[in-house]
Amino acid sequence: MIDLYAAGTSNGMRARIALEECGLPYTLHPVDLMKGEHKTPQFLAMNPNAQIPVIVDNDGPGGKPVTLSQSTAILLYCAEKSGKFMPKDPAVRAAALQGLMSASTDITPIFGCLFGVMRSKDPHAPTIQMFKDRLRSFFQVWESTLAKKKYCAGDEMSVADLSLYAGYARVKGSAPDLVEGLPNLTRWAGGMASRPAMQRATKF
Ligand SMILES: N[C@@H](CCC(=O)N[C@@H](CS)C(=O)NCC(=O)O)C(=O)O
Repeated sequence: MIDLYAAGTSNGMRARIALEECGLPYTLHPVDLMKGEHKTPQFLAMNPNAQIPVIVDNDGPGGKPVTLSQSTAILLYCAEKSGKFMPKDPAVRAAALQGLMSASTDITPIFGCLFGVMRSKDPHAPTIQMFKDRLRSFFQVWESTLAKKKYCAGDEMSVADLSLYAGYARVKGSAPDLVEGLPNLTRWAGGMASRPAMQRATKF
């Protein structure tokens, strides 16, 4: 059994999506960031960076417990453990890794910055617009990719789709204009949203 410590942010969702879609049994321990539950000594012992998500796999490699932070590391760990969502074809696999990094290291961090500025005491409008424009341009590139491919890396669903959906769902919930008017992205997102595992994973 795996213990997941998370909140309903895109990083938290990415880890829960990984567990749900890979079919790995887990227990969710919700972490209230507003109450500072990620700064307790118990939490810091799992992740000294004081960030969700964290998983503790009591049946890790060699049967030993493993504690892991970083949502994309958790996603790759789950994919490897379950043998799912990592394409076998080397070219498709490379495209999946490229897509994974775009979703995890371009979209999610910029959304985090945008959200941080929007919620600050003195929101700086040009900075907000700069982050919005950047995010929109990433989604426009995904729109043209998804015009040619069923999923992020080709005909099969991969870690890239799982990561991108975590970012997409958060942006759609908080700044929907950034993902509107992109029909292929919308078609892809509809397919992802209809998956029972995805529905369970995104409800916090
Ligand atoms: N690169 C990390 C980022 C994790 C992260 O930023 N977590 C945020 C929530 S999305 C957090 O725990 N923030 C705590 C805080 O802001 O104090 C990952 O992918 O897991």
